Amino acid sequence: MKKLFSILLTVALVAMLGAVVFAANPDTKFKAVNGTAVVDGIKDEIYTAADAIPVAVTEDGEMAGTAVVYAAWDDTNMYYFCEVTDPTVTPADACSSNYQSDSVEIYFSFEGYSDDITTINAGQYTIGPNFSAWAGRGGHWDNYVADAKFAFVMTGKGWDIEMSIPFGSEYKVAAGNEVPFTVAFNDDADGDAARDYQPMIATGQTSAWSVVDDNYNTLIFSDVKFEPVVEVEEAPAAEAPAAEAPAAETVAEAPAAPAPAAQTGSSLLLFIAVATAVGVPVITTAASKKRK
Ligand SMILES: [Ca+2]
Ligand SMILES: [Ca+2]
Ligand SMILES: [Ca+2]
Repeated sequence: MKKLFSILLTVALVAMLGAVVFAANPDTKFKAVNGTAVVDGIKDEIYTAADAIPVAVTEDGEMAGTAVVYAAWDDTNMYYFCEVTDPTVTPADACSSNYQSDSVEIYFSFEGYSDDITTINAGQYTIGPNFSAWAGRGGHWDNYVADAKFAFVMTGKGWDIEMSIPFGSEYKVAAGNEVPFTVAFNDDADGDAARDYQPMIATGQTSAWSVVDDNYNTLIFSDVKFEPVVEVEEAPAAEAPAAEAPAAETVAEAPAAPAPAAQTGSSLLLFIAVATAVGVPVITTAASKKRK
């Protein structure tokens, strides 16, 4: 009996494990919304139709801050809006233009996978609050960083940074295109201009600055567009509704009879007893109690 039970348990466990699907990072895809953003550090409405991309996974499980990124695209540019939750920000006068200060890094490849992002049309674009210039690398970065723009705004919970990166002439964007992609947040958690944590979208991505491999996620240039809610002014009703006709008959509610005092019970019984004795018909008030 014990043997049968252990066999059944094993079968059940194998069935459970088989049901667990481990998705490869490229299978986790995020939609960029189709539209044009204003690069000012303020979140455009169009981003609300894009996927929220969480940047909240680290190799060692430790982090102080996290980011959420939204992507958009039009015929000429990619746009990224990064909302960064960051309790301690590298002071402006200590900030340096590299990965050691608070910053985000956007990684993408327009030319598939390679061991070296500098040899293909791929880019690592790094920028943070108070930076005076981009940092990064890759074939795309070499050619187009001069045309990339950014703007940041300090917020109550950290900072927001927005950027536009041109597609460039080699890559033809179209709705539905998918590209390898990921994001990192370099968090200097104590303000000494040295990085403490690096949350990314998924595990295995810490070499994204060097290698475009299948640890990258996927970005879709989707045909989803932001649709503004059009407020329609309510037109006045063509005809005022007829005044409600009074009820054909109004039954005035009779005032409630005063409740008999508790002590009248014995008097009533006494009256009934006396009345019965002298032959007077007695009508009780049971019926009137049911009146509404
Ligand atoms: Ca904006
Ligand atoms: Ca920080
Ligand atoms: Ca630090």
